[in-house]
Amino acid sequence: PPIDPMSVTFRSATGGMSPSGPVLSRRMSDLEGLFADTAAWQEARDGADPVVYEVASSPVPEAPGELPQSITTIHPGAVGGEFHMTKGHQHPNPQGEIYFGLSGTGGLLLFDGTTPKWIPMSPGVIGYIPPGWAHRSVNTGDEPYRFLAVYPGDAGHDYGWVLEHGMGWRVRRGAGEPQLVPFQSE
Ligand code: M6P
Ligand code: ZN
Repeated sequence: PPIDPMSVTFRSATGGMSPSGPVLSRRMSDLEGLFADTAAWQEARDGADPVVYEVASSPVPEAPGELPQSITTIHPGAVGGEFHMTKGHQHPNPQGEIYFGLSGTGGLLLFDGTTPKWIPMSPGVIGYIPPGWAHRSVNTGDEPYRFLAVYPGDAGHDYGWVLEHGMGWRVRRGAGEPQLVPFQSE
């Protein structure tokens, strides 16, 4: 059923939304096969199995014509030097998406199967994901990185594409700026 016009309040202290739809929590154990250093990933999983990121969604449904919103909070950290990140996905129904930086420092890694792109993200930055580009978010700082996402309700989430093709680059902790390392060199 269509929903009524509404406002949603962003809870800046927690990254929550009010009113809220589903809140999703991804732990280290949910991120199998993503980090290059498998031994370091297993150690983190078998230890505290920390929450790596959380996704709070507005009550807007994932339905054709709707524009659902979500706020993702990626907690700071790294696995074998590779920064905490989202699983990343491709839209099976190729449509664009908008990200807006809310707090902390991170980046938006995009991959079309040929060429990776990196968009540094911080509060106030709008990152645009064109149709056909897989996307992953990375926390490159030492505080939570948080962003708003707005996407077409029938875009969908294909996680298998990223497991099969990678994201072109891995994002590693460097002396200063984050290092973008070609995926194949791992
Ligand atoms: C953003 C949006 C969501 C996505 C979330 C986590 O909030 O792009 O659609 O689910 O990030 O990313 P992922 O689904 O790749 O784990
Ligand atoms: Zn998306």
